[in-house]
Amino acid sequence: MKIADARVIVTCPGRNFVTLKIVTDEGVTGVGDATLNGRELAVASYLRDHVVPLLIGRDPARIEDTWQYLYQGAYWRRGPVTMSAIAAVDTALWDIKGKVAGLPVYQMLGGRSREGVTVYGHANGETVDQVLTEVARFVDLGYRAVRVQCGVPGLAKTYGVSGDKMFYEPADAALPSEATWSTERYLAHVPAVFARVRDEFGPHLRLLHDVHHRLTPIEAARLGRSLEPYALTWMEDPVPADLQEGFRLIRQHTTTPVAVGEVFNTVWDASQLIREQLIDYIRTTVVHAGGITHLRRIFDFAALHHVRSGSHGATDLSPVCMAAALQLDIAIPNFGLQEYMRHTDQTDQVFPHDYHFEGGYLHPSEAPGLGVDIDEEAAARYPYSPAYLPVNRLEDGTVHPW
Ligand code: CS2
Ligand code: MG
Repeated sequence: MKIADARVIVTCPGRNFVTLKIVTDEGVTGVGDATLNGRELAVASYLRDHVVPLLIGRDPARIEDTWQYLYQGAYWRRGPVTMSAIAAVDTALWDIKGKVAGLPVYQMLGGRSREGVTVYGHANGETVDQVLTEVARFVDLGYRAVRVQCGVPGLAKTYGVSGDKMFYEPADAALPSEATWSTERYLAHVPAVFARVRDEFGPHLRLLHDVHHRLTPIEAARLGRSLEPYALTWMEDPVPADLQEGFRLIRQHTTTPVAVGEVFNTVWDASQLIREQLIDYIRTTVVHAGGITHLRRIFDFAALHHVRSGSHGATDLSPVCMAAALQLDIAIPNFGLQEYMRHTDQTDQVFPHDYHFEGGYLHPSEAPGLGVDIDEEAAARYPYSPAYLPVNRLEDGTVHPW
């Protein structure tokens, strides 16, 4: 069997997605997600112009060799664009391997380690009362874990608080919109939000919060300590993760668990965080961290250091990524949680899949491969539409992590 063709499909059913479809000379196809929010066309070009020509004629069964060929062979290693492109190829090849073997991919990763994949939903609101209403909605839907994001008094808008309560899409403008941030106002407000949520829903509902890279380590230490009475499952992205040793300061002051990694794209981005147990959950994903092959490597390294998985699963990761993530989530020994932001009906029509939500779990497909595809005719109905993530500034105008 040889790779005969590889198509890069850019579509925008409400938001932009980039998908790679590999076709073999025996007609077996595989798909991979290559979506990088706000930089989609960079990955599409990397694939079309620099990867696809290298794939034609290769043996699709040689997944590891192809990964190393694309990673080492590029000379220029790592980075979100390169690793999202490699991820798409890797994911598509695992899809093909599963179809040829007649097995869902998880059966080739060691089989089931659990009955279902525990997911968390996103409750958000401008006010605490709106947050409580949304938490109740996700509990009624059967979610066993809920992320809580609340507006901050005095700030016009903040990360994670959306108009549409089911489909949160942060890329909100054709050129970056701007938001204003105040750490002081935020730190003064968040503990009271979780006090109300705990008071309303009791001690057992798993609660999470995404700080979204906005604090310094000592500010994050202060937040973590203030949230200890509410026993969060995790405080996410407390600081920008460029300086891995900076997390030591957070660890010295608080027992609130830390989750980091959705912006990482190789194990080397997190190796010190994992090795020194500075985090509790690693949030790397199939689409941004080199595909199933590399993500499995990251999770195995994490397992040696008491770190569990907590993969990113926002709406800007396509159903192709979610389908692949679930094949790993159901199989690895150190699974923690899977983020699950539902996609719109339009998106689900473009990406037919048969993973499904039931009883607070997502259940992966049992079909050979990944159990997802792209309907290219439907995809063609939704042309690319430029959209960027916002830029954040402090009240004095200083650029600040969004
Ligand atoms: C967030 C994302 O889901 C999360 O945890 O951090 O919404 C993130 O902002 C987007 O995926 C960025 O494209
Ligand atoms: Mg996040």
